[in-house]
This record gives sequence, structure tokens and C-alpha cells, in this order.
Amino acid sequence: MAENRICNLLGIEYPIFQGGMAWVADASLAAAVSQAGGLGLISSVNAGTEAVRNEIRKCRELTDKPFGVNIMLQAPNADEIAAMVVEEGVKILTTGAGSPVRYMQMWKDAGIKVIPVVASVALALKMEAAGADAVVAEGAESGGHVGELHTMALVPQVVDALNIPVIAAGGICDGRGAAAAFMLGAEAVQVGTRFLAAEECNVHEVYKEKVIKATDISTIVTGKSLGHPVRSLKTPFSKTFARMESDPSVSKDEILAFGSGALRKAVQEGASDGSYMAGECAGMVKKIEPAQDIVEDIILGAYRIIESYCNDTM
Ligand code: TUI
Repeated sequence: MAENRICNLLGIEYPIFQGGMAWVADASLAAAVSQAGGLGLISSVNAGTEAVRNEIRKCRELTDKPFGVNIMLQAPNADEIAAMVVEEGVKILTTGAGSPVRYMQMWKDAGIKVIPVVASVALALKMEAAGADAVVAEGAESGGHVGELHTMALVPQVVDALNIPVIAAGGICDGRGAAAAFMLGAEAVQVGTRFLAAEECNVHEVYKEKVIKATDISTIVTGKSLGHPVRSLKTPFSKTFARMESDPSVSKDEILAFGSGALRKAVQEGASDGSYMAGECAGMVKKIEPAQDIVEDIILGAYRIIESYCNDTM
């Protein structure tokens, strides 16, 4: 492939990020993806700020390749995490579920490459003006916290509005999806759901099984009534959550209490009352395999598609 601005900016071999999935994305997964030539990301949502610091240190022991940290901006310890990553000399940050403007100066002064996840053109423009190095445009096919627009419409509109490079996310889990994202003008892709089934991913076996058994219609978005829509696998838990949301006799506090801690319980315990966050492409994830195979299948698959398209049409 021709020169790629994301690979040049971050010093990575392949233009693919592993999503910084809350409670999931630890040093083991991030290091495996980085070792394979992509960008591994550690989630800031873990058992507190010191636990995240430990994951950063572990990751450095596992790989000398670039990796980053994803900062969940709505977390109560976001301020602490924002300062800790500077102390630890992290070089690459992505952010999610909000605007990171309040931290931008501190991070830029520390020489950090900052790549906010955005779900709209308006926020993307704000991020570029604030000094972001790139943005991840994440469509609502994604697992976890989602915006309103979907990848096919969001990515080209963000690409058209910005000068900085755009990474596409949401619904991408193989070479076809990555090739499509490049066609939309993205310069890299971010993949979450498929990495749930990576050998190096430490989610509970039950979580992996649920992803592998999923079909095209296995996910549901809940939490809209709370202002925090989340896509997860349909389970008795998520269906109950949805019913509570549509029942006027159930208060917001009751719904919040019902959902509290549910993602951690799914990731660590495979619990029946857990929240199994996953994207719409879960139905395309068919096996557990090394992160390196996933990275190569997606990127080399995309390159093959683009090459054959060029050969056939030029
Ligand atoms: O952040 C994510 N996905 C996440 S965070 C998460 S943690 C969690 N969530 C619920 C329960 C328990 C744990 C799980 N999944 N993706 C990045 C993302 N950011 N997607 C969409 C956005 C977004 C949406 C609106 C970013 C900014 C925004 O508006 C900000 C503003 O202030 O305008």
C-alpha cells in the first residue's frame, strides 16, 4: 500500500487499531495486537487507576512496539487516569464517550498523540480545532456505548469535514469491512468485537462462546432512556433491561442499579446477569484465534480486495 498517515504518525506497520474495550482491553491483548503490527490499546476502565498503571507497565514488558491507552471520559476517575498516563509516559491516547478538550493541553504538552473517538461531524471538528492528531469515527454498529449515525454515513462525512486522518470503527471485522472503510476515505480501521475472540483476550470463556454463537440479529441497544445507549448481546439480562426502560413505573435509578457492574460481571465471571457488550458483526466471528491471525486476516484481506479491484477496473 501507499504511504499511510496513521502508520507514519504512530510508527505502526498496519493501519489497524484494537478497540480499547472497557474491562476487556488489558496488557495481554494490547501487546499481542501491537506485536502483530497493529495498535494495541489498554482500557482505562479496570479495577481503578493503579490497575491501569500496572497494565501499562506489563504491556511495556511484553512488547517494544507502540501501544496506547483508551480513556473512558465518563468514568469517575477520568481526571486521575488523564494525569497518570502522562506520568507513565504513554505516547498514544484514544478517548471515548465524551469530549477530551479539558485534557488536551496537558497531553499535547507531554508530546502525546491524541485520537478522540467521535460519533458526529460536530465533535470531530471540535477535536481537530483542539489539536487532535486524528479521530476515530465510530458508527453505531459498534459494541458498547454508541452514537446515532452508522459507519457508512458517518465516516465519509467526517473525512470530508477534516484535514487530519480518520480511523473508521463500527461493524468492521474482516478484510471486506476494512476495504470498504478505506473506500470511504478512512486511513485506518478500529476493530473491537473480533478481538473478543482472540486467544490473548482474557474475557471469560462464556463471553467468547456467546460471541462465537451470535448471529446477525444477536445484538440490542439499551440505555437510550438514560442518555447512554449501549449495544450488547441479547440475553435475558439485556431484554429485562429493555423492558424496564419501556415501563413507566420503573425509575431511572432502578434501571441504573440493575445495570451497575454488569459489564465487569460478564467479562470476569461469565455471569448470567452480565452485560455482554459486542458489535453487530459478532455474527461474523466464528473462531478463537491468535491476535496476529486476526490482524493479518483483516489487513492483508483488505489489501487483496483493493488490489484485485484495481487490477479488474484499471
Ligand atoms: O466509549 C465508547 N464505547 C464504550 S465506553 C464503555 S464503558 C461502559 N459503558 C456502559 C456501561 C459500563 C461501562 C463501553 N463502550 N466508544 C467511543 C464512543 N464515543 N462512541 C461514541 C462516543 C461518543 C458519543 C458522544 C463520543 C462523544 C459524544 O459526545 C460528546 C459530546 O460532549 O458532545
